[in-house]
Amino acid sequence: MSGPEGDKILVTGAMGQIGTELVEALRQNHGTSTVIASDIRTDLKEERLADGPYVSLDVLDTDSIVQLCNDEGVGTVYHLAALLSATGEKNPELCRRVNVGGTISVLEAARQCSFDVFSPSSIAVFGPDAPKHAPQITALHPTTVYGETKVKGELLAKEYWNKHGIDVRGIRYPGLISYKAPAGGGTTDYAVEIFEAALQDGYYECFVRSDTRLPMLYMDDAIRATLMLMDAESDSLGPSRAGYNIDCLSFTAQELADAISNEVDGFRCDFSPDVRQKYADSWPDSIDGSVAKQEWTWSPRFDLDNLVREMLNGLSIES
Ligand code: NAD
Ligand code: AKB
Repeated sequence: MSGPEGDKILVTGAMGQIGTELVEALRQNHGTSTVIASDIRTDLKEERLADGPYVSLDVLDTDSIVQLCNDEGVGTVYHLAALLSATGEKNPELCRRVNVGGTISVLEAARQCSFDVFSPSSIAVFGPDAPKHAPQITALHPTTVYGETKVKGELLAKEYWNKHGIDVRGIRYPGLISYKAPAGGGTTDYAVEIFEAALQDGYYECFVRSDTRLPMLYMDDAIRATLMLMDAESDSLGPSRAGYNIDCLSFTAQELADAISNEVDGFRCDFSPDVRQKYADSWPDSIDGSVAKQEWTWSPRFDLDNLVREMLNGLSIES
């Protein structure tokens, strides 16, 4: 999709785990000066974003979004600013304010400026009563505040599409695994932290049980899925456009530790579940991505072994 009013792209929450890599990919595809990175943070330490335009922007400030988008000619906003599950459960009021309030703010700005929006959802929309292999369409009864905000985000996206014709698309991302920026306070962070611990200490104390199985995806695949969805013809997208399940990996914490042990001699992992176990237990083991596959031909490229090798190589080169 190309933005209706302008060619520029704005990314909110750009200093986070996904934004760091999405901005890089968008700048490669569209040109560095076309992609404006933004975040509430003012410390632009992240060199990956520093090669192009950056503004400090609070997503709750609708007027500033409108002004920026009008001044710059923004046609598409990738709205990534949010609080993740573990941080959100510690501060539910802030989580609701940023996740729901921020999404309303971006969608209201879209109504005024006519830009297209990517607004990610999460596997956290599912609750414990959903099938453990979660289908695209099932009752959504999350038991985390974060999950509630993601259900609301999907509903808002549908409302703005149906009532105002704002093209809002989203993916129910699984846990994302990457090394270029730290994970941002979620339940699936163990699947990121474990790699650095393996290389630095040869040991990781994992905060979920060994048999905890969750849907997961390597970041390269997540970025590719995002760009594919945003490039898809609007006519090919059905009523799930605001929150697609996508085909991804599904492995236990023990299976991840074993795959790392195959590559890192002597690596040991113990399991000491904390409060995040409860959030993980409320989510599905795997998700059915057949609707996304049918509508915009998505399938992932990285299996667990490839992912482990990419992570270990990437971290070794970075350090
Ligand atoms: P992150 O926590 O790494 O980054 C979020 C960024 O938002 C941070 O840099 C933070 O400073 C910024 N932010 C917070 N409040 C803000 C505000 N008021 N205004 C502007 N910026 C603000 O998160 P992420 O992992 O990059 O996730 C991005 C999106 O993807 C979120 O909507 C998240 O729910 C969703 N998602 C992520 C994952 C994952 O595994 N990373 C999985 C499912 C869904
Ligand atoms: C989290 O664990 O909060 C995120 C997510 C799955 O939405 N990674």
